[in-house]
Amino acid sequence: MTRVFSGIKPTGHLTLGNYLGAMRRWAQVDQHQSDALFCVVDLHALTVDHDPARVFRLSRQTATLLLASGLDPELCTVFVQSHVDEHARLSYLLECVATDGEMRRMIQYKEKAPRERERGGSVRLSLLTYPVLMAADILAYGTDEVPVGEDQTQHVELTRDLAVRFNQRYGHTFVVPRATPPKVAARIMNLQDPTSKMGKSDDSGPGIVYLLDEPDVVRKKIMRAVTDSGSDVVYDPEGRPGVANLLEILAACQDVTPQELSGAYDTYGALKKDTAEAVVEVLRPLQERHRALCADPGHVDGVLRTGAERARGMARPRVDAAYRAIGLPPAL
Ligand code: AQP
Repeated sequence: MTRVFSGIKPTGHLTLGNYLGAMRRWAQVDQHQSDALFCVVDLHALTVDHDPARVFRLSRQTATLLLASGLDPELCTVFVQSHVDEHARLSYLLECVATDGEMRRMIQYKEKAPRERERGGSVRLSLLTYPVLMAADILAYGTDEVPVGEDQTQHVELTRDLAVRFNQRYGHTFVVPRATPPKVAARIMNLQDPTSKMGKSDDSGPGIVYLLDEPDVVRKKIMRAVTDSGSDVVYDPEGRPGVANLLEILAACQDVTPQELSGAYDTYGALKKDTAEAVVEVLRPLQERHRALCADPGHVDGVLRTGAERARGMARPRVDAAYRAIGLPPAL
């Protein structure tokens, strides 16, 4: 059975981009068709300036939202990264295989490092090495497929390179995984700045639909979305990024392609109204399940405990094998 692994960082409140670009497919497709693991990658949240209490709270909220999105612990493994030591153990070995040049070429690093310099004056070394930890997350489980949004595909390419290099140097140890970005909604853009991604750690609140936004807040944000100077409602991501983004969101909610919706609307207002209602309807069941899960915190604890035990059992043999292969004797 195909092994699937994907993760989500507790760096902010989860967004519609996280849901349409990743989580929805995890729940609707991946957990049914594969042996899937989904992880709250909390170690990755420490790569930028952070408030420890907030990361703690957001890890919990992220895990709860994963379950609310429809992940079923009977069908897949849901756990928190820092509960499974194998991620950090393997990450160090992979740092011994990766090069600093490779790290500095990563687009996310190039985007985030200047922002960190502006905010706090320095950039944490872990921000540079974060893709190696991500590679460890994936390789520890013998992952075949990594369902991620477009923003993460470069990191999966790096993971492939590291797996191949390790296998060539030290003997076959890792499965070489591949990214499987979604066909629709691979990159949902900020409603106020449709040339940048809707990211959960951005400061631009009005441009981001959060999964726990009240319906009226969702409507307001979408009705105020920036559109473009023309008036035809056509799908043209280069020339009309604002309208293209709305078409992308509506198409994802209705399980069609944005091209199919191109030309179906006469005005931006009508497109916005339908998009807003479609998003409200997509979020409604998720928000209801979230409320029920918050009322039963013991259930979430139990899922995470069992998930971590299962994940440890899967990761340990491969990570131990990597330690032996690279020349480290087992503990006596
Ligand atoms: N805007 C987006 N459109 C489509 N997919 C998206 N994803 C994130 N934003 C969008 C996908 O969600 C999954 C989990 O993402 P992540 O939390 O691991 O990190 P990220 O990609 O860096 O997401 P954010 O929200 O932008 O976080 P910050 O702001 O902290 O960097 C991934 O599969 C991602 O592709």
